[in-house]
Formats: sequence, C-alpha cells, structure tokens
Amino acid sequence: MRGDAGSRAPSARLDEAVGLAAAINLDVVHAEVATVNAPRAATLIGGGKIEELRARLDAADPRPGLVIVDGALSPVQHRNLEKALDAKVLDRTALILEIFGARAQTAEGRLQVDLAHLEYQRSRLVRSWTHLERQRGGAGFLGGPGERQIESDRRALDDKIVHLRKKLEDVRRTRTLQRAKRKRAPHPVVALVGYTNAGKSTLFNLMTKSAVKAEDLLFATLDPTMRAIDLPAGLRVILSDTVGFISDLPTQLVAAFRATLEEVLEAEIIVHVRDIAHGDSDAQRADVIDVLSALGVGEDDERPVIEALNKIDLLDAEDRAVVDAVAGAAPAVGTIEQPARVALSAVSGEGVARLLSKIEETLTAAHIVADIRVPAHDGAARAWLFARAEILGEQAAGHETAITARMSRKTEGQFFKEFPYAKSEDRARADRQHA
Ligand SMILES: Nc1nc2c(ncn2[C@@H]2O[C@H](COP(=O)(O)OP(=O)(O)OP(=O)(O)O)[C@@H](O)[C@H]2O)c(=O)[nH]1
Ligand SMILES: [Mg+2]
Repeated sequence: MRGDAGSRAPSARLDEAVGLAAAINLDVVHAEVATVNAPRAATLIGGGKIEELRARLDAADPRPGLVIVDGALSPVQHRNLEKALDAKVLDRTALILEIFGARAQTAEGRLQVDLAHLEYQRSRLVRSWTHLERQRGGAGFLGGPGERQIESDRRALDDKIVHLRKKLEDVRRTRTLQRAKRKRAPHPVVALVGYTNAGKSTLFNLMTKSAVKAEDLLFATLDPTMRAIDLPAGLRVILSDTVGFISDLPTQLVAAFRATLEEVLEAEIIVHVRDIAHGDSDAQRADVIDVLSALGVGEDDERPVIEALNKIDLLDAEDRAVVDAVAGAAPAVGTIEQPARVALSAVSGEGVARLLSKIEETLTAAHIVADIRVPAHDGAARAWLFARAEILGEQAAGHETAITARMSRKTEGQFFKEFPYAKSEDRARADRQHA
C-alpha cells in the first residue's frame, strides 16, 4: 500500500517495499497496491478497505502480526490502523528504521539508528497527545492522568536522546581524528554512491577483490567501507562503499547519517552507481541526486561525478545500444547534473577497466601536482596550503620554502589569487607558453 502518488509505477514501488521487508527477513504473505483517492484523516484508507484487510488477516493461518503501509502515516492514523487491524503497523519511515537497525555494524551506525528511532518515537508521542488522551479517558483536563503519562514518557525519551547524542559525539570525535590522520595519506577518496541494490558493493568487491558483503538484500551495506586500490597507471586511491539511498528517505535519517556519509561529502570523485536495467532507473537517479543535494552535494558542487551504468549484462541488444550511446555522448569529465558515464557490469566485469581508467583520467584532469615556493617566513601561505591541499613534500631552499602539493586546479587558482607573489614551476612554464 502507498499513501501518496510518486513518479514511479505503483507496482514497482510495491516490489521495492516487498524487497525492503525481505531485507529484514520478514515473510510477506500478501502485497497489494491500494488506491487512496480521498485520504482519511483518521485511517488514511477507507473503512471498506480496512474490513477487507482485517478479513484477510483473520483468514490467514497463522495470523500475520504485521502490516506495512508504504507511505507516511500520521500518529493518529498509525494508532487507529493498528487498532482496526489488530496488528502491528509500520509505515515507510519505521520500516527503513528497522532495516537500518538490523544492518548497522559500527558503534556509530548503531547509535545513529537508535537516535533516529527515539526521535521518531518522540515525534509520535508529542503529536498524538490529544488522541491518546481521549483514548485514556482523560477528558482534556490539564494535568490529567493521560497527559501526565505522556509527559513522563516524553521526559524519559528526552533523557535517552540526550544520553545518545553525547555518546555519538564521543564516537564522532574519535572518527574525526582518524579521518584527519588518513587525510595526510596522499590518496584521494573515490566514493561509490547510489540507490539501494544498484550494485555498489558488488562493484566495490570487484574493484578491490576484497570480501565485502554483497547480497541481494536492500541495504546490505550500512557503514562505509574503505579500501585502497591502485589504478591502471599507478595512481592509488581509496575506494569507499556506502549505504544505499532510497526514495523518501526519512529526513531524520538523512540527518542521522550525515556523519557516516561525510566520507562521500569529502570524496574527490563521486561514482554514482546506477542499476540501468531497472525500470525506474531514472526515478532512482533523481532520488539519489535529491539525497546528495540534501547532504550538501548540490548543483553548484564542482566535484567530478562519474555515473557507472551498471548491470548492462541484463539488457537486450537494443537497450544495450541505447545505453552505449548515452555513455558515449556524456562529457569526458562531468558533474552531478552532467556526469561522465561508463556502461559496465559488476557481475561479468565488462567495462570495469574502463571505469578505473575513467577515474584516473578524471583525477589527473582535475588535479595537478605543483611545486610552490613561498618566502620562508610566510606562515600564512604555508598554513593555507596545508589546510587545503595534499602536501607531498616540503623543503627549505634558501630564503624560500619549497612545497610540493597536490590539489585541484580550482584550489591552485585560489591560492595564487590569495598569494600572488608565490612562485611555481608549473606557473612559470604556463606563463612562458602564454607569452
Ligand atoms: N546481473 C547483474 N546483477 C548485479 C550486477 N551488479 C550487482 N548485481 C546484483 O544486484 C544485487 C545487489 O547488489 P549489491 O552490490 O549488494 O548492491 P548495493 O548497491 O551495494 O546495495 P545496498 O548495499 O543495499 O545499497 C546483488 O544480487 C548483485 O549480485 C550486475 O552488473 N549485473
Ligand atoms: Mg551494498
């Protein structure tokens, strides 16, 4: 069932919801698309439909204990449906929270899920006040028993939330330190992102030959996994596999996973893995772009993006030709809106070498290694470089300090605007060429 109309075919949405349920080992006995023409404030779906569902539940043996509504339910709708159906009800947010909870592996991932869960519970508690009060017979008296109960439930949740936030802060501080250490290693990060089940982990495994969990389970990966790999011409990068995105990702979760996805935000190249054989491939792409933009990787982000058009082994000759043409027409180096594209299959391996070369080509195009000389006493220029570039070496040279740094062309431009007196071998050469 689904509460609102999306841009996708209802049947595909239903398949996805069934897949999500299977991801946490739920045994789905019945699934159907229910058209909601006039959403009911009290129950979302109409009385007739509820009767039908209840009869279906009663008839099944054993009686299923769970009904999933693939949409957003208000707290009131949620409770009323549970009562009317005599079964636990999960809406989409709750379902995704369950999945994330089951998949979280690191301490940080688990804390994030717990926190999102508590915040979800708390929002239900607050918004269902009046309704609960009626249910508990408190006739709206201030300080009535119903209200006092809610008040103390809420305080208990608040306490837990505060406690978790503190713990999360601690874990993050440690991780930030670790990241700072890694940053000093001269390896750019390449982040694989994409819709859940697009094939990120399979591709990651193939690219690293490592044994990261790749399963036909939605959200098989929750915590980012990173591995260093060498590209064909010898450039070393750190490849990172991340949690899959999904449409209508609850905002609480986007916020909660912001920190985990910081790896993505700081990556030098984003590889957007797409299941190009999926009927809703374009809608999935739009969802991923939405989530990325919610995370701060929006239109004005100049970071190179490569779309890996995955699963071409599943295409017939005609579709295959279309995908090849699309990849061929893409820019050599692109952005989130206009990405470079490589057609490939993480299963057959076809096209993966092309992706590796493309990553290398993109890095080479976007970055330069510059030998920069600044006056020896110039702490500001040196600090600027250390903060924004990857420092490969530093040497005293008379009255000057020679710094070898790898950075994007953009950063280099900014540096020379800020410190026009600094000297660089590359610059000198370029200036001579222009003269
Ligand atoms: N036919 C085919 N199947 C693929 C290909 N790549 C991945 N798959 C399958 O797609 C399913 C999902 O792959 P994963 O690598 O787990 O997907 P993911 O993007 O990491 O998914 P999450 O971690 O859940 O976000 C698995 O059954 C893979 O075997 C491909 O190129 N061709
Ligand atoms: Mg995965």
